[in-house]
Amino acid sequence: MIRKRFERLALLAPLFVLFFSSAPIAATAQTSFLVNSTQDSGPGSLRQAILDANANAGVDTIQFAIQGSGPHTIAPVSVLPNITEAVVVDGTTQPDYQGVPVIRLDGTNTGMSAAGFRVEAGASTIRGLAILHFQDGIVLRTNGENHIEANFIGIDVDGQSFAGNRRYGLLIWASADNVVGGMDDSKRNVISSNEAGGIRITQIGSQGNRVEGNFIGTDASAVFSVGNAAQGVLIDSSASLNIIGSADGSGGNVISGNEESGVVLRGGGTVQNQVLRNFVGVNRAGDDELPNNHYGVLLEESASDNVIEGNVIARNGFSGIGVLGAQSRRNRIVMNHIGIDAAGLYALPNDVHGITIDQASDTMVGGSEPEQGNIIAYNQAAGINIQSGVRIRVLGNAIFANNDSGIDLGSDGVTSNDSTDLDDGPNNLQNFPDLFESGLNGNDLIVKFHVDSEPNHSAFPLTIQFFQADEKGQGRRFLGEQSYAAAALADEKTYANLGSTTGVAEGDAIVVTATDSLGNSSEFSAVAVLGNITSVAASEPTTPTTFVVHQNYPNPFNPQTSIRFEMSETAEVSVTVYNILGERIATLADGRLAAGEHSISWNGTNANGRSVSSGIYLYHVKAGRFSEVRKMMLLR
Ligand SMILES: [Ca+2]
Ligand SMILES: [Ca+2]
Ligand SMILES: [Ca+2]
Repeated sequence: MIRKRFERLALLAPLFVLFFSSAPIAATAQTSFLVNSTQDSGPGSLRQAILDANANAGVDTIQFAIQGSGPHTIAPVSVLPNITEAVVVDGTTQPDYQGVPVIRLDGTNTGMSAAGFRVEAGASTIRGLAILHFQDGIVLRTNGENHIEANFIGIDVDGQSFAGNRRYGLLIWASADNVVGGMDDSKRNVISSNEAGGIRITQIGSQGNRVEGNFIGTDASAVFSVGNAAQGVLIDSSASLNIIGSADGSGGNVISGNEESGVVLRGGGTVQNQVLRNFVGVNRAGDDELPNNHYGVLLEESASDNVIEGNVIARNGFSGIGVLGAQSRRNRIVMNHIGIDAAGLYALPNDVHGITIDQASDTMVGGSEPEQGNIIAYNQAAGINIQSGVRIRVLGNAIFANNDSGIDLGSDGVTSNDSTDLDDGPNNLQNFPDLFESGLNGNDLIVKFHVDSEPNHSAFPLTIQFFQADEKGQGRRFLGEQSYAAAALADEKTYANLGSTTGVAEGDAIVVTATDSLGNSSEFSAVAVLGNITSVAASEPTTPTTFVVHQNYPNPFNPQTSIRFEMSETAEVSVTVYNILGERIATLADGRLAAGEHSISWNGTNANGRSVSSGIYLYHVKAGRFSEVRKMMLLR
């Protein structure tokens, strides 16, 4: 669009020269208009420069050369003209500009509803100004691709004094692809002490906006609070696909010292936004406190499919992260430091939980890849409190030294396992694994466990995750995971061999979680202290290193079928048939078998030699510490 306008003007330019040979050069595109007065109107005023730029096609520049020593205050007595033609308003051109704004645009006299700048043209830049005491500091409406950089919005030119706008510092309304701040420090805005919040991005059409490298709620050094009187950043009312922070490693914002939450994502259609690598509740270095008074990051009222990744979220006055509301779905919380400093060394507790989840089903905390885990530590209550909701996955995180539970389903500390896991509640109150004698066999970590869940109460297979425990029995270090099929018998125990690379030693404690295949994660298990179980393992004659159980053949069958299995070493083997209720029907083998392939047949009779009825039966093949259960169908 803009390029086309240039082309058209280029064609017209000779005509101007022909008919108006004395026309000023300023009548062509890309003119620079100079503000050299703090007067409200007339030649050299900001108001006149905006009027001139609006009247002149193309991206003009408004430059400043105000006489006298700074700061230079421009205090309009009525609302300034809306920006209706793309323009660069560049406060850094003022001769005494030295890295921070020296021009104060003060809205004290403009009346209640005036914005400092209301940009409707799009493709404009507002740079290097202090914008104070308006209703909203800057409004970007509809047309996007604006750049807002190097401004103090709501904070005075000294970089510390409260001079808030009465509503938002920056309001982005149905406007896309705006850039607020930038990766370079010279583009940073400080957006503080505004009364309804620092930045609000709102309405359908507010997409693809990037807010990066800014200080929001702090002074110009990001050491002290100059809090916005509500949240630092609000994304709501169907604003989607926006990025708060940086996708490429550095360039996150400091969002700290605000009187409510640091970042709020709210409402239906507020989807697929990303909050990336910000410092929320801490200073710029991520090593000292600068609290927001409520949540660090809050997702509520149907905010869905958003990503909270790689942030330091610590020392906030409520929980670090809240995900609230039955329609707030599928949000992902990964790779954050929650309650701990950026280096992962020092406690900076959030005042309540690390993460609070209430009703928000399908939330993901961590991930199946180890690097997706969060560090959730030192928080004043639980690490993760799941008050209600289901399919809330908690996987692969490092959770330690939280004052209450590491993971709390409900707000009641340890929720005991119930027999067969019939109960409902947050994450269906998924039972955690029971641990039995576990320890090191040589260098291999061997864990013996059982999960008292039945297939009609939990969705199998479960994912069992193993952690080195801290002193409080929380999962400090993720060690590995194993898939777990339903136990054929209520007391059947399973071995996991996590190999020799876990770095744990005898005397260390481990804890375990279970997550069913729908994503319902349990609390942490009770701890097991690792012993030397070489003797335990040795009491089982041998340990096959491979073990394969084949499906019986034929299947269905009447009345005869064969069960075939392979093992690479000699072992104590049992082959047992159960009915669907777990009652033992027949023992087909019980004793030492040589390495190799074996086939054992069953003729459909029980231990008394009586024929059993049609139905599903289970065969359980156990060889050393390996075991497997399969189903077969007798059809008479
Ligand atoms: Ca609980
Ligand atoms: Ca339960
Ligand atoms: Ca249950």
